[in-house]
Amino acid sequence: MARGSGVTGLAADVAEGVLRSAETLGGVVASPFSEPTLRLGVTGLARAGKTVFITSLVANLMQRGRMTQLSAAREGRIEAAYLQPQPDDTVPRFEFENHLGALTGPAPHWPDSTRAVSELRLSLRIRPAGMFGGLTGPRILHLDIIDYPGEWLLDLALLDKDYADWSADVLRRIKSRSAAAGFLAALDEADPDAPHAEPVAQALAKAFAAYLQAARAEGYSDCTPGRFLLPGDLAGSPVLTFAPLPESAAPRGSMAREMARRFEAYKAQVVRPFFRDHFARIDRQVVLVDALGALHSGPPAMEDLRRAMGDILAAFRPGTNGFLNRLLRGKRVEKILFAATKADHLHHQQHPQMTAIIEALTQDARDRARFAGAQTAALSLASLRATTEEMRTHNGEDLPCVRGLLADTQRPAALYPGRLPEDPSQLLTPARQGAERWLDGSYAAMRFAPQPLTLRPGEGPPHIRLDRAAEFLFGDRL
Ligand SMILES: Nc1nc2c(ncn2[C@@H]2O[C@H](COP(=O)(O)OP(=O)(O)OP(=O)(O)O)[C@@H](O)[C@H]2O)c(=O)[nH]1
Ligand SMILES: [Mg+2]
Repeated sequence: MARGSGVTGLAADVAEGVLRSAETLGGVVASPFSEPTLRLGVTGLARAGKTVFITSLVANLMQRGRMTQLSAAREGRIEAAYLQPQPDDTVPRFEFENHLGALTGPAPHWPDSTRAVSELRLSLRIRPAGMFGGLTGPRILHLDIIDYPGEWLLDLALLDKDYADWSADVLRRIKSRSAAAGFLAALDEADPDAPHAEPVAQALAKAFAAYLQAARAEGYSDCTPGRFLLPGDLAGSPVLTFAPLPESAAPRGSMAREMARRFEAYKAQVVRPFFRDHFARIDRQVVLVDALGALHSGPPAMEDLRRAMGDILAAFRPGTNGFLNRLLRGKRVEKILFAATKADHLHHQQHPQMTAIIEALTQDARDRARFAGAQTAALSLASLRATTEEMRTHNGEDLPCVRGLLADTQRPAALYPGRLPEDPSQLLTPARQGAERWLDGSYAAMRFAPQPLTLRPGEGPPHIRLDRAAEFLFGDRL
């Protein structure tokens, strides 16, 4: 269609754009119209393995020698993968080069903890599959990867509450927790109806944040508002300077009135924008889970993890939340992958049991997501394999072990974490029933350092099933 045919203005430009892109399809650059993007969300609770996952995934998409389970890579259809400026100018860029340098440099170490949302665009040039693949020429897919803390998803529940409800709720739940003793003592001293004084508000908010940190360390998951744990650049701002207060008349100018206002500001200026600007735009999602860590910590941590997963995943069934419903207007995350990370702490013989645990942990949530139209899957992976496998004999029994360098001392060590049951309910049921420790002893843990690598040309860092994760998450778009 040409301009002469009577089409004018924008429509003509669009038509011409399509025409031009059709003409240049054989070349390298195509117009924006033919360059679809896919937004991949990567989340999980603190230390679940998000940063290592993204770093290794991107490195392995750039050097695809270890990505044989990603069909487009196996078939040689990914012609190139390269980083490009991301579309969102105000979101911090995921520090890929620094993290990769930490993991694969001469003295390999794990990357630092990251506290906020970040983004990275990886562009893939792909030769289409099928008979006509050779005729149409390559196309581009922009993979926009968004790293965000799972804790932020827990804040969704706050949107349905006002300050008085929220306060009553929190105070009821924490009154018997030892971690809350300091905050509750500070609260006793305070008068909610007294005129607002910033130092008092700050002291209370600080005590409340300290309670949340302590509760978190003790394994509680209901630690919202999420930004109190990971304040990032909001640290010290009024929007994070509030705490729950006992019911009061909250007269004009009082502390209670001001805190109620700040609670609303937190919802409007922190929670809603996150869901609007990041969450609502995600097409595919991976939720990373350190199930082995919870197993090691014992049944209360396991039960807590199960509950936290349920709360996190509530965000993926928007039917339950009016705000999210309006925001998404029927748009859904199309695929959700639940991945147990750090599987290199286990010999591969035990990976099926690990996967069964993650399946059981996320069962409710997966059933609901499926109902809402999202495709789900679960697997165990290691983003960066830090161990090798070995069989050891102990008291005449063969123990499937892994061996690596200890992160703290750099000394070699072998680990047998314990035998995971075939049936995950042997773990989850006692955890649900409030058991304090596992019936069959305990599960060992060690922190291994990344191994020094000598990569052959075309090979990314060693991993376990990262390629399968990629195939599930976006293989259909390549
Ligand atoms: N052995 C092994 N350890 C891993 C792997 N991935 C992560 N880890 C360990 O888990 C820790 C946390 O990994 P990160 O990727 O930083 O986790 P995160 O979710 O980004 O953590 P925050 O940024 O603090 O929320 C690392 O420091 C490693 O000790 C893996 O594939 N193998
Ligand atoms: Mg991180």
